[in-house]
Parts: sequence; C-alpha cells; structure tokens
Amino acid sequence: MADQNEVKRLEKLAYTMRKQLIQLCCAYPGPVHIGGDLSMTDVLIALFHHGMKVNPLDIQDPNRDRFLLSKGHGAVCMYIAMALRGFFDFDKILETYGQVDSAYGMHPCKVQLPGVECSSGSLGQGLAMAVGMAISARHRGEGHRVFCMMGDGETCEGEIWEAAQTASSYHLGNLVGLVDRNKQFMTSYDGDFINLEPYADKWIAFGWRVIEVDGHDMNALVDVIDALPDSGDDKPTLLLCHTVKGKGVSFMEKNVGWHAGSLCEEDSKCALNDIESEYARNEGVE
Ligand SMILES: Cc1ncc(C[n+]2csc(CCOP(=O)(O)OP(=O)(O)O)c2C)c(N)n1
Repeated sequence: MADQNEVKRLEKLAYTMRKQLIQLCCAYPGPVHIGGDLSMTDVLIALFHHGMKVNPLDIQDPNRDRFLLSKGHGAVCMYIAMALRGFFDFDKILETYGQVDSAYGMHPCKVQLPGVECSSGSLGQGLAMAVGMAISARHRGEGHRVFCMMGDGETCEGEIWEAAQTASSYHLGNLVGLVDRNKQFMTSYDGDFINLEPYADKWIAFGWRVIEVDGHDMNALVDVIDALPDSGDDKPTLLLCHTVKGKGVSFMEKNVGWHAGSLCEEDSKCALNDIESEYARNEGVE
C-alpha cells in the first residue's frame, strides 16, 4: 500500500497544478486545451513527481527515464508538471505561453525546450518514437524506461497500432504506454461515431500487458506505478488510465464544449472555487 504522506504530497501538487492551469487559461487570450489537461493532471504528477527517474539538474543523464507526450496538444500540462518538479519556471510559462518565439508553444518542441524529450502535436506519432527509444535503450544496455502518454481519441490513428505491434514483437518491457481514457475526443464522445471498445482487449490482442487504473486516484496511481514490471521484462505495459475530461471543474467535466477554450475572470473564479472545494473535501478540512 502506498505511503500516505507521499500520496498527500502528490495530491497537493495536483491541486496546485490544476489552479495554475486555470490561471494560465484565464491569462492567455487564445484557446487552451484545458479539458484534456485536467484529465491527465494526476497521472503526470504521479509520473514526474513519483514514478519517473528524472533530474532537472541533469537532463542529459543517459539513465533518466524518458517521457513522450504523444497527445501534444496537452503541452501546457506537461510544462506545469515539469515546472513544479524544477525543470521550468511557472511565471515564465504564464508570461510567454503561446507567443511567437516562446519556447512554451501550444505544442512541445524539444529543440526549443531542453528537458522535453520529443516534439509532438500531430497526433499518432509519439508511440512510434517511444518504440525507437526503447529499442535503442536495449541496444545500449540501458535500464531506464520510456513512458508515452496518448489520448484515447489519438489512438484512432493507425500509426499507434503499427507501433504497438512492433513494441510487443521486440519484447519491449522497458516501454510503458499510458492512455488518458477520458472517452471524449475533440468534438464528440467515444461511441458517437467511432467506438473504441473493447479497448483493453485491443491492446491485449496486440501483445501488451494492460493495467487499468482510476487516473484520479493518487493511491491507485502510486500503487500501479510502484508495481510496474522491471524494465528487463519481455512485454510492453499499457496503463489504461480512466479519467474525466475537465476533471475538477464542474462546468467543464464531460462537456465536449471544453476540449479547448479560454476563461473569463468570472468563470475562472468559479473554476478555482470548484478545485479548492474538491481538494478541501478530499483532505477532510471542510
Ligand atoms: C494528426 C492530427 N489530426 C488532428 C489533430 C487535431 N486534434 C487535436 S486534439 C484532437 C482530439 C484528440 O482527442 P484525444 O486524443 O482523446 O485527446 P484528449 O481528449 O485527451 O484531449 C484532435 C483531433 C491533430 N492534432 N493531429
């Protein structure tokens, strides 16, 4: 069972991160992909602040775990998770996000932002890059893991399944895929047009070990991350993270209107209020 002090520490980070996402969504004049940012917040905190071996002071360490954000439209979520870990400065993100020449683009660019492991934004490509990195690690005898976060809608892309098949064929136990299974795409719900179910079975059929987890339950996230098979294992693992798009903000949750958007002052106050109340409720300080 997860150490409860550690879980509380991570929950507090996720709470801070949600508030910073809302702050940025209000400050930035254009649309922010806030729905899918809020759905993967807890998972990214669990990875960057607990599960992954990363060090902001040594970003070239060959033994570091690699994180690839295949759902590149969620870049700001990754920037903030990394800022809280000491890679970047949140005030700088807030000041420059999305501006011409800013390193903090709407989609991540590894050339402009050292510490980011891959450039993304065109959906479907991250898992193939992660497979290449995992194969390379094996060739070099490096024991780190490669983590790749995908959107569930993103996995409609055929390249994901080519990569999935390659990963199991090459026995890449050092590869951990994650799917933000919020059951929403850009303008529709899963099942409206495309039906992804039986979703876990598809990954299993492609030779992966699938572990399902509530992507908002920090206890569960810590437990499954701590119990991941060794990187020398012979099967890639998929963490199927069941999440809610817009998690924590009542008017955004499960609302297809909030794939991306901007917040006025008044709505941002309501959003912050929701986030603060939920945190207080969970921490039992109401
Ligand atoms: C190849 C490609 N096609 C279309 C888009 C536009 N697009 C950006 S986000 C998105 C929806 C993605 O849905 P999902 O992966 O479920 O993301 P989430 O709901 O977690 O934000 C689409 C179609 C894109 N970025 N790349």
